[in-house]
Amino acid sequence: MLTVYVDMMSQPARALLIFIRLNKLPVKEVVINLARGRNRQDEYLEIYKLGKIPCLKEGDWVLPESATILRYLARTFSDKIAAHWYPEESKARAKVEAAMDWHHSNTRQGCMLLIWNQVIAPANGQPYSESLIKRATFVLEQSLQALERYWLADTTFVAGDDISIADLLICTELVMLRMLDGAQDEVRDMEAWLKPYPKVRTWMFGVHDSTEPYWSEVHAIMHAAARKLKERKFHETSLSKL
Ligand SMILES: N[C@@H](CCC(=O)N[C@@H](CS)C(=O)NCC(=O)O)C(=O)O
Repeated sequence: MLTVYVDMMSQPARALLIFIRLNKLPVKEVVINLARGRNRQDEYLEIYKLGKIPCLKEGDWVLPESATILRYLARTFSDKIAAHWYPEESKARAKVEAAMDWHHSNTRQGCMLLIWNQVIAPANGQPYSESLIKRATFVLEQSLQALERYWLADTTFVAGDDISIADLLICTELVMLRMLDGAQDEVRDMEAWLKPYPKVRTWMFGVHDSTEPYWSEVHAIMHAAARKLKERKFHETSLSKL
């Protein structure tokens, strides 16, 4: 039996969950609550010493890293999934892998650093860094430009005209920009970030529409967290005016 350890607040975990649920893969889901620090407790550290989410377990064998897990599941269950998720043909497959590799030092770096330093850390009274916000802003701008001008220049999805596991990984990361609504200062929100990139916007809707109702299902907790932060911000702002 395969088990994935996930939390819905984790972007890479959400990509995995959408893939598993949409394709009805026989994989058990176990939630490790990041907000409660469960990933740093012995029970989980015994499974994966680095304490990161997600990971996959099959018997005694443990596999970390969302991109590798997605590829492993796509290979293992190739008879259960449509070929477009991870094409067999060598060049088409290489394109999916290239997009996944690109993502780690681009969309992942930009979004993760920005959301952590501009939203999550300040909201939780944890240290954050203005220089990392600057760096993340630069990386995210470059990433969105690369998506618009290269990855989505001539195709509907990042590795071709059909959706693949690369789209899940990149799009679940970008949608984390929704959390910017809850930033304490007036910052560029998701609308403003994506406005200059019509192809990226259209693609995000395409990924959403191709993966419903699972997209909404796995993003519900993140939307609730964003709403909560936004309400708290509004409340704090109105009180400070009294
Ligand atoms: N490159 C890894 C990233 C894993 C990762 O950074 N996970 C975050 C959640 S999105 C995590 O577990 N953070 C908790 C921690 O570091 O304590 C992947 O794609 O699986």
